[in-house]
Amino acid sequence: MTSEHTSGLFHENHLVTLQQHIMEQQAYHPTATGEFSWLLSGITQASKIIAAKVRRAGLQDIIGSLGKENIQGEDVQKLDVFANDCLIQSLAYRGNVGILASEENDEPVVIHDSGPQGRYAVLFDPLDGSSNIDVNVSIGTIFSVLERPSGGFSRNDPLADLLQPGVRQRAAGYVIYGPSTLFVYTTGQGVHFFTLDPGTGAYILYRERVTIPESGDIYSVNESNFTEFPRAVQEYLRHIKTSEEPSYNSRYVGSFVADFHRTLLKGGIFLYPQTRKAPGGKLRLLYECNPMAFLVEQAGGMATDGRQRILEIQPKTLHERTPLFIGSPTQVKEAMAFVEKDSGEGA
Ligand code: AHM
Ligand code: MG
Repeated sequence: MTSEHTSGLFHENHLVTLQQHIMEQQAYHPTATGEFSWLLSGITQASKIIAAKVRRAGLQDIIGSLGKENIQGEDVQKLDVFANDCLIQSLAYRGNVGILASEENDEPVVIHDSGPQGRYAVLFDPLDGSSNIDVNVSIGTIFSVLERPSGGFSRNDPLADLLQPGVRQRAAGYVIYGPSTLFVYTTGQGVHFFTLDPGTGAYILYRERVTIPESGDIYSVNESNFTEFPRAVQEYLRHIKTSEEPSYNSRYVGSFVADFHRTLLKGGIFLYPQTRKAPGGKLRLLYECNPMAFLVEQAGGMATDGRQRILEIQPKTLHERTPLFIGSPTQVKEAMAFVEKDSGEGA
């Protein structure tokens, strides 16, 4: 760890666990009571169980293919369902989470509808990158934490408490289950990376206050949709391919967590625009785009739907989708310049 990647206050030459780090972050919030770190530790707890399960996924396939039961005699569960249950179980007993919302559940899960026990809402995509689960490619968990505007007092309308613009997020982050398990989070005081030490089961600080490069030469998009993109996006992509300075490279994993993580580290742009099939875009606003938009802005980058800052979009429904352009300021501004002069015509 170099001083470039640490605050220099506490962490030079020290091993810092995620738990310690979250406690230190609370120093920036003088009114914090510690309950917020208790909530986040619910997410880390779930992520460790999911990481262990993901590691055994290939083995489980072999066992699963022999019948419907695994070696312990339990039903073999799909990994995304497992991850969802795991997060719900880990967060439901924290005592300060009122509502949970997941990509896997049509409706919000209400834990405590009133009182201080219901103060926070957590929204998540339990296992993002579903098309990569079976092929041993990195997948992840994405989360967003909101404080309920009702202060935990029941309005008998849990959905209304979830439909807040991303600027109101109290914390956001993701976990990548890749060659190593990485936990990335922000509470509005920069973006911090932790690596899971499989030996001790602790998340150890790896990089602190990460910033995205101002400009990068990687673009990331599912180009098989090219003919379905709006004309302005097609023009932008033609411009990218013929650009000499920088001369761009293409990378696309198909797991948003992995594509975003690379973009954060190396710079450039990730885009998932609207298509004829998905006129509202594909990625979900509340638990995919908002958390990544919060992180990218904390790292000095940008996230827009082509016209508007993602974090300022007022959500109307729990599972709504949005077009997304996210990454280094130089590339996102350039993409917006193309999209803004769009006549509105499709391809
Ligand atoms: P999922 O939540 O069902 O996994 O869908 C979201 C995923 C993202 O991880 C990824 O960026 C995108 O879908 C890939 O979509 P496509 O296969 O259309 O390129
Ligand atoms: Mg997803």
